[in-house]
Amino acid sequence: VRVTLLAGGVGGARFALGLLDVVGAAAVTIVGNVGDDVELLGLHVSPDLDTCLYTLAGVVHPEQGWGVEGDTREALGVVGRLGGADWFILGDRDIGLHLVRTERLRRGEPLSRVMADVAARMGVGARLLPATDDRLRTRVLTDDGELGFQEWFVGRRAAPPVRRLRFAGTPGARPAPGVLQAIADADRVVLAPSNPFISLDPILAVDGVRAAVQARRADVVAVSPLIGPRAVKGPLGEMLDALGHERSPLGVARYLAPLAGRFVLDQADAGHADRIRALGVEPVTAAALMRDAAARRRLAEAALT
Ligand code: FO1
Repeated sequence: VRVTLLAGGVGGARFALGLLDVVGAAAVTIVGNVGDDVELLGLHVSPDLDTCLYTLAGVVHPEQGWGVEGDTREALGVVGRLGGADWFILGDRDIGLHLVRTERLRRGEPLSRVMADVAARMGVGARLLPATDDRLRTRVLTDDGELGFQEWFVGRRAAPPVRRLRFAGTPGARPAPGVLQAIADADRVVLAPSNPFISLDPILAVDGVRAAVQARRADVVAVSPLIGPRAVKGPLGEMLDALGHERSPLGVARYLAPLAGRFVLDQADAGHADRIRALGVEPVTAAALMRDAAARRRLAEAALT
């Protein structure tokens, strides 16, 4: 089976690991979020794509879920001592990737080609596509004004409540080569257990992507990023509250119902199954916490049944 996975950061990357285990790397295309990309110290950083890359290459920092395991911060230490911006942690090895990517982008290469090349060199067998090669940036409207995504997420620790999100560059951002076809041709399209507002929506905001996913609704399965009222990682719970949605897997299923015909939720949330079915979405219960390889594999299998 060919599977196309729409994925954000840590949750998406961990789910991808299980998926590769079940169907093999060659069968998987990941369409990754670039809304949280950021230019820092002259470098182009693509956190969500890199999280997928490092995870699948087996070098991700295991506790953080992002960045490189065992990385050092010598360069960033110098940046700080010299009065440069050091609020966003860039490890030394991570910076190596940013240097190569930034130079190639500056020479006019598309991000999709740079990432394909880097992924191949790192031994990643799955196809990792940015949703778009065009500039798309998530902007967070708060009571303190509009912030860039990382400015809000890292700089402000995701504390100011989100009033609205905006994806600068859309409409008009074109899907990267292969994105629409990967959605159209897959046997199954999976919406990863990623934050729907800041990981999935910026992918879906790319021209033609939402319509392409909707056209496959019967074969689209979403995996809940919430267990009970809590996100496994990240600020989704607070965002559901702030944006006026129910803070539960049902709230997420309702939000994704126009796109996904099936919804995988944790066994502990089985009480929501009937109300999910009433949305026209087939509920599938599974153990949703991806604590180890076996758990990731079982969750991927549940999503593909
Ligand atoms: N997350 C943080 O909470 N603090 C950081 O300083 C930080 C740096 C960073 C550098 C490279 C990278 O690929 C990811 C990084 N992240 C950091 C994670 C990232 O901000 C978020 O996890 C995603 O953007 C949200 O999916």
